[in-house]
Amino acid sequence: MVQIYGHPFAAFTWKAAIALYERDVAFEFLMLDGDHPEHLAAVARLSPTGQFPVLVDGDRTVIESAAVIEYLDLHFGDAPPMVPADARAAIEARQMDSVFDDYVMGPVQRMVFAVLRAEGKRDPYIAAEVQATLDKSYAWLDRWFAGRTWAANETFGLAECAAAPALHYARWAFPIPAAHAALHAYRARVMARPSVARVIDEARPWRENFPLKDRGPAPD
Ligand SMILES: N[C@@H](CCC(=O)N[C@@H](CS)C(=O)NCC(=O)O)C(=O)O
Repeated sequence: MVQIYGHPFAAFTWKAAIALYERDVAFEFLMLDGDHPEHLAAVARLSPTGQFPVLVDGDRTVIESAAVIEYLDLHFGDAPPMVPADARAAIEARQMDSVFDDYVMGPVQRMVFAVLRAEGKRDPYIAAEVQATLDKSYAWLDRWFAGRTWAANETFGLAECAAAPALHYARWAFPIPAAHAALHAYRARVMARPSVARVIDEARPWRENFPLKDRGPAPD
């Protein structure tokens, strides 16, 4: 059975988990926490900087959430692939995956790392810089979603695997302006998807651990 190293509260673990649930793939979840030092040691060895998720399938290891999802498309489950088989359509799916990873989740991660630093060693400019980046990302996404149901190819896929955690955590810490109605409607559609609702529920016990939890209202 395929194995996934991850943590239920971790954004990039969500990406892989959503694809696993969408494709109805049975898997062994290897928890990354202090109770499982052997899992932490494995991930430190398998990924360049200890980042996760990491997929292990026999003697094959796959790192990077998008690559994990494409591996699942190829080898597990019967559902339509998260990345379309058509190479032209796949471009839009990968494009929107990167938009959510790099311009929504990335800035939030930057802010998380900043607040985890010892007081007195924190960069005083980060919050404003992250807010400015997200202001631009939110505005761009609101325009992108005018007239669209899903982020790429009008099909739920890789981009939603990225959008779900990115919009969940970004909106919590940096609320999306009410005027961005198309983005709000898209976010609601994504969060209502059963695979996404499931990862949100599985992450609930760790909500108190979100270092930015007091910046905005907690999501439903
Ligand atoms: N580009 C990577 C990013 C993975 C990533 O940032 N994972 C987080 C967990 S959500 C992590 O490993 N954080 C621990 C760290 O950065 O040391 C991917 O898509 O898998």
